[in-house]
Amino acid sequence: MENVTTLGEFIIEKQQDFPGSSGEFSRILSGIRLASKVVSQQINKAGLLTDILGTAGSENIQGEQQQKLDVYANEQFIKALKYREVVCGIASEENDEFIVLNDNGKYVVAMDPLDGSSNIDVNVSVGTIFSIYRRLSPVGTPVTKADFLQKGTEQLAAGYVIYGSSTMLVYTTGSGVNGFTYDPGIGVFVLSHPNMKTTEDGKIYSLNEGNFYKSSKGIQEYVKYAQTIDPKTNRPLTGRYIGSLVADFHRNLIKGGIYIYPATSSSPNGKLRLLYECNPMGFIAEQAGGLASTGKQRVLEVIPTELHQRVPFFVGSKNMVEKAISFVKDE
Ligand code: P6P
Repeated sequence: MENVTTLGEFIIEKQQDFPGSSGEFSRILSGIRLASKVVSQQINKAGLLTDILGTAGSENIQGEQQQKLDVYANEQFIKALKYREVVCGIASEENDEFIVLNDNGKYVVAMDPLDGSSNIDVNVSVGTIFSIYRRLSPVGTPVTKADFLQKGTEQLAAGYVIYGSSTMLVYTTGSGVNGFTYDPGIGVFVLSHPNMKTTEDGKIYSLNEGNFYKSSKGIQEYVKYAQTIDPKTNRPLTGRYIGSLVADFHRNLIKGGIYIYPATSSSPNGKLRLLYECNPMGFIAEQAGGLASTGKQRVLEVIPTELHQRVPFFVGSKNMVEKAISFVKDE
């Protein structure tokens, strides 16, 4: 243990990068760290005797069937952040309206507490995605909707937890991306992937090709391009689509690649949500040297109008994103 950095030590070390930081911001990251451990433990024993698999019998605002672990994860992150009293409000995929917490908190959090949860019953990796902003409304007053409708460029921090073969927490505060792997034996996240960078090019494309005939001509042309043998490499791109954004994104971040969820005839603005999926993942991608676009503009420049609004999403290796959006830029 002597030559490793734990997430707790890293947060304290980096806190010194924020002159005058009162440590309140660090408390948010610590809250997320704690909730991630609790959720990870529950996910890793789901399927055993615990009655935590399956649906909760309710629906979220997206009309999606809420899995019990969705609800559990949502509760754990809300509780951990509420307890730390530095967060004035939370926008969550699982809640129609934003949640009012501590009026004296200076920060707001947007989160998808368990993305890809329909994969839990089949033991496929799922994840938590979070985004942290400083509030705009006066401290001491209740949080307002405007506090959440800030451009992605205003994020103070963004990250995800991937509950996979191991549990990892990957986040940025605007000075690069760092990955921490959870060691359940000693209950700490350890710095395992310092200063993560994604390659400018890659060979992997991730999109649901079942939507081919529901997609625009540009996307159909892109898919044909991806499947065409590249004379430079004498091979086409490789299709990899897990159906869990955090898992596809994490693999592409490490190996190089592009994830696309475009507009389709059934989802004219795409499926992914701007505030708690596209903005945080876009911030991480940019900090790792990649790009994140709606196909028309930089994701982080979109001015949000609704908590749960969707945008088409192209994210990953710089040259791959530029190539993909060249197929749709005139649509
Ligand atoms: P589809 C999971 O519901 C999610 O939000 C992402 O994690 C995933 O990439 C996508 O939707 C899968 O959607 O329509 O391809 O099943």
